[in-house]
Amino acid sequence: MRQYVLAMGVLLGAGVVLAKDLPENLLKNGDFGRLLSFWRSDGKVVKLDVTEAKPDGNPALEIKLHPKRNQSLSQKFKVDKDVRVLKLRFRVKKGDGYKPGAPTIGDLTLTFHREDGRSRGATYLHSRLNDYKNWQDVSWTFGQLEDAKRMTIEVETLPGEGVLYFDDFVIEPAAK
Ligand SMILES: [Ca+2]
Repeated sequence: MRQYVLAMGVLLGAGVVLAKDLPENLLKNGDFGRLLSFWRSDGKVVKLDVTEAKPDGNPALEIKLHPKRNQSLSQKFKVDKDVRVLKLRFRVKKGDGYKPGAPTIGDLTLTFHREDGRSRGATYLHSRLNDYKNWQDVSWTFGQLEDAKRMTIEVETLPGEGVLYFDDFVIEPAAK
């Protein structure tokens, strides 16, 4: 009985620590403060909103659209086996001269690639942006993890002209 009580105490303690640490971002360097570390991309990190007080500005990813090909941003990450739902969110902004080549399809393709587990594969979503140049939030609650423990999130721009800016990527385990 005494051993049982001790074990309960340890479990409760662990629960408190986990609750305090949530929510957890499964991505690294989501704000591009360390340039392209952990990311693979056709884009580059630029400094936005540079002021005298903040000479480093806000580092963000700039992707220049290609006239014929998709351009990509991706990062690999790991998922605990008990996680069933993920929530992706990030911010995106249109640059001057931005013109998607296929506006009826959308501006971005978001893809969760499952790297292992019994079911390999990918699930994608076309995302359409609003028609203005402010930062806008994009989110996707993703529940088709199956048994995947290694994943890659990929964001692609569709063929077109101009640039898009990206920042503040977060992927968190979410409630069902
Ligand atoms: Ca940033």
